[in-house]
Parts: sequence; C-alpha cells; structure tokens
Amino acid sequence: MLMHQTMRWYGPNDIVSLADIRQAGCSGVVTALHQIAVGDVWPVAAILERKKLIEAAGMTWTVIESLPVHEDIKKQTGNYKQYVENYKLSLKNVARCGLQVVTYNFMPILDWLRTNIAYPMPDRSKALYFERAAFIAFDIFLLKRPNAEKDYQPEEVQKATARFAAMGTEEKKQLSSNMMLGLPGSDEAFTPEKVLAELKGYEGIDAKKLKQHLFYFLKEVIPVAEACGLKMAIHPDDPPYKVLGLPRIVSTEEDVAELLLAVPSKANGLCFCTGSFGARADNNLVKMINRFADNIHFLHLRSTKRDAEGNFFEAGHLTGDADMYAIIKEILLLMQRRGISIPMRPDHGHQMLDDLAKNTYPGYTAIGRLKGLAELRGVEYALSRSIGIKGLQ
Ligand code: CS2
Ligand code: MN
Repeated sequence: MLMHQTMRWYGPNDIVSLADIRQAGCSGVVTALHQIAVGDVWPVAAILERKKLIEAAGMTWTVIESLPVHEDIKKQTGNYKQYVENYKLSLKNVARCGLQVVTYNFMPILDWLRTNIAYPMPDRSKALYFERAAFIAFDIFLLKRPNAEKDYQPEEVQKATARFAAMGTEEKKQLSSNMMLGLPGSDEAFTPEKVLAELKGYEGIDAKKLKQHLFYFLKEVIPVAEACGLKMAIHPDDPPYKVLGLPRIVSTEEDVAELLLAVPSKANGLCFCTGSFGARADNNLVKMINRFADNIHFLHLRSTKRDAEGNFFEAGHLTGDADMYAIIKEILLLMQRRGISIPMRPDHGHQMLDDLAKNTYPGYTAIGRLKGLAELRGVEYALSRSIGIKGLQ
C-alpha cells in the first residue's frame, strides 16, 4: 500500500484549478465548504455539489479540511451545545455523501501564524517564515496586548524592541497583515481590535481548561463519527506552542497521547503534520508516527528549518529538519501493517517560477506543492521498492 496522493483545494475561487491538481499527480482532493459559516450545518446538497465538481475532474474527495470548530465550543460559552449538535449533523451528512476523513483543529481564535509570507530564499523563490523577535514585536507594539511582555524573557523583549525600532512603516504594516491572515480558505482577515476582543473571551481558559473543552467535544462527536464510519483527524498547532497568551494543546507527543486517551477509538484520530510538529526540536516525528500509527488518518508532509532563536521557515520538502526518508519509511511500514493507503498532501509549497507573478494563497501555490509532491513521491517510490512493497498506486 502506498500513500493516497492529494492536494488541498480552496474551492471554485482557488487560483489553482482541479486540472492543475490532477496534473500534479493527485488522485484525491482535500477541500472544505469554506462558504459555510463556522458552526453552521453542512447540507447534503452543498457537499454533493462540491463532490460532483471533483469527480468530474477525475478525482475523489475523501478528506475534508477542515470542518471547523466554533469558538463557542472551544470556550464552552454561548450556544456551544447547539454548535456541537450542528457538528454532529454535519458529520452525518458528510458520511452520507461518502466522505471518510474529517480534519479539524482546536487552535483558539487564530490558525497558523507566520511573520513573513514572502521570505526570500537564496534561489529567489519565496517561503513562509516565523521570526520570533518580529512576532514578539507585533504582540507588544502593534497588537499592544495588555501585559504581553510578561510572557517573554527580558532579553527577548530587548531583541523585539530593537527589531521593532529598525522596522519602517511598510514593514510594520506587512507584519500586522501577515499576522492577521484569516482562517485558511476565508478571505476575511482579522483586525488587531477583533483579536484583542476575542482574547478577552479566553481569560481564565488555560491549557488544562481548553483540554477539558476538547475532551468534552470529542466525547460528544467521536461516537457519532464512529457510528457513521468516519475518521476524525485533528491537526496540530502551528506553531506548536502558546501564542499571544493563548494556550495551544495539540503541540507535543504527550498532548496527542492525552487526547487519544480521552476517547479511545480509531475514529478519534490525528492529521500528522510533519511541518507543525516538526517546528519543535523536542518532537521526535518518527517515534510519534510509530506510537500513534493506528490513529493516523491523514498526513501533511512538509519540512521546516529551525534555528536556536526559535525562528523557522518552510524549507524544501526534503531539505528541512524533518528526516523525510525515515518518516516515509515509517509510514510505508504502518500502512502495510494496517493494510490501508493513508491520504497525504504536500503541505505548504514555496512560491516559485510563474507563480511568483500570481496572487496565490500563502503556502498553497501550484508549482511549489507540485515540486514537493514529486519529491515525496520519489522517496516513497524508491523506498517501497527497497522494502519490497509492490507498485505505485
Ligand atoms: C497547514 C494549515 O498549518 C499547517 O500545517 O496545514 O493550513 C492547516 O491545515 C490549518 O491551519 C489547520 O487545518
Ligand atoms: Mn499541516
């Protein structure tokens, strides 16, 4: 068995077409109904309409990314019980339409964060970059989060102060807009005022409390997923640690072990993202794949390059800190053991070649992801032959 090759597609408005995805060698598409407000039920008609588009392009839609979790559920405020019921109904509807894997994440308020979404690489392609000093400067001097400096070491505050003093108006504007990028697939950006207001809603919610809210959510929805043959796949935090004073609770091996234990079921699964987990040096990716093998239902393969200052950028899929050879080997062995083909997508690609002249969604260019997927496919092909696994899918 080999990985089921897919790519994320942001729907009919995506500058990347379904034909591009198919020509990149994919047989599957990962997408979501981004036009439906977070928390509302996904109607069967809308699911089937999207499914039909993908099948007409000669591919299958098996993985949803994401069926988003409403903030009220994460905070257990407002109509959270109704939103949980809506989530269950959406699960039943997607199962009725033949979908199999549902990705989601439990990051409070914001989603993945980068300080620079056009970081120049030596070959003049552009990457996503997280620069710690710039991030802290944004938190203290642009977002102006009350008491933000208390979350950092004095020398880090000094570095951020110097970094901010060296920024021109344009760079400060760009930093703010990068940090306020909307949820993947939504074109409505956050504003610092909105984030500050939302942050208030998390006062008193520490990692322990947020985990309780996640485990409550899982106890409610996993039995429904199980009953309709769906696999839930939670995506880890990106970056994988506390940001803007907000707890992030799916960052480490122990976080994953706890949430899988909260509701022991194959349906309570993981989207193993080597980029998100790999942004921490203390996450041993191969060990985690081995430990959570039976609950890995979706793979994001990408590789970040970290430095000692806590900065990281998206390296090429084979040239970052993630040992892609060992990772893909572990995945091949676990797929043989389980007798299944796990869907995989090349996460984040560089902006390169013709895409440099296009207005692409950061990290989701056609050519950069095609390059990454081709490299990953090559590693899988060579490994599968060397460990005696038959043929390419
Ligand atoms: C990416 C994101 O951050 C990542 O690794 O895969 O697009 C991620 O998929 C979303 O932020 C959460 O699903
Ligand atoms: Mn990912």
